[in-house]
Amino acid sequence: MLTIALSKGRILDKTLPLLKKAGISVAKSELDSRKLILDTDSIDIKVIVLRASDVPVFVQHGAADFGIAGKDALLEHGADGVFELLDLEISKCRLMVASKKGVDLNKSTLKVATKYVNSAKEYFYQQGRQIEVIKLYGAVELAPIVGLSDCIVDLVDTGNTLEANNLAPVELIHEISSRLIVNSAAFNTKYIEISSWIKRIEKSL
Ligand code: PRT
Ligand code: MG
Repeated sequence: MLTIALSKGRILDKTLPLLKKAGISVAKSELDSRKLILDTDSIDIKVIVLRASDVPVFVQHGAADFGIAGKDALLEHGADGVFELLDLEISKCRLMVASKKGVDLNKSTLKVATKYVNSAKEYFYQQGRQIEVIKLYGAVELAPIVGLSDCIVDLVDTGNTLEANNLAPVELIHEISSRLIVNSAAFNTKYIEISSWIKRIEKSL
């Protein structure tokens, strides 16, 4: 028996067709149900659908054998005990610093609003820049507009959200895409099963 942890939301929309191509289908009735552990058409595979940031946690602790999560979630979590085996090249975007246009970000202590607290700290500290982090859970783009922060660290795709709020991307922290991760212990004990599914997923990319 294998358990796969999937990120709900936009990554799920891209992941389900990929898994289907690889031979793992989740029926619409399962997805629409309120069940937390979903059956697939493979008797030996179950799927759990989680918040994107919880996928690395479930895989790290072996509650799921493998999973699909955004690189942003992996960077933020640290991904100990987890092997990143495949870049699925879906749900691509960039983790960036953004601010109001023309703002000088070279002040002594920069106020940074973000939900990516660890990634922001690592990025600025590596450059010897001091920051005060303001942790937010959403509407991050609002922070510089209302004077809550000097800048934000957030995901940018088309740039439309920044543009609509008079903000501009200023520094690239990391290119983001979804990755297939596996629990390191499970990868050893269930190597044949897991690697054969991973090969099928890789072929369907
Ligand atoms: O669970 P919760 O609702 O808190 O999270 P969420 O809404 O961020 O989840 P969801 O379903 O959006 O999926 C998040 C995952 O999708 C991330 O972990 C990324 O790996 C991936 N992803 C890819 C993105 C984007 N692209 C993206 N553009 N996640 C979020 N965005 C947001 C971004 O935060 C910003 O608000 O889209 C806005 C920017 O988009 P543009 O096109 O206007 O630049
Ligand atoms: Mg959401």
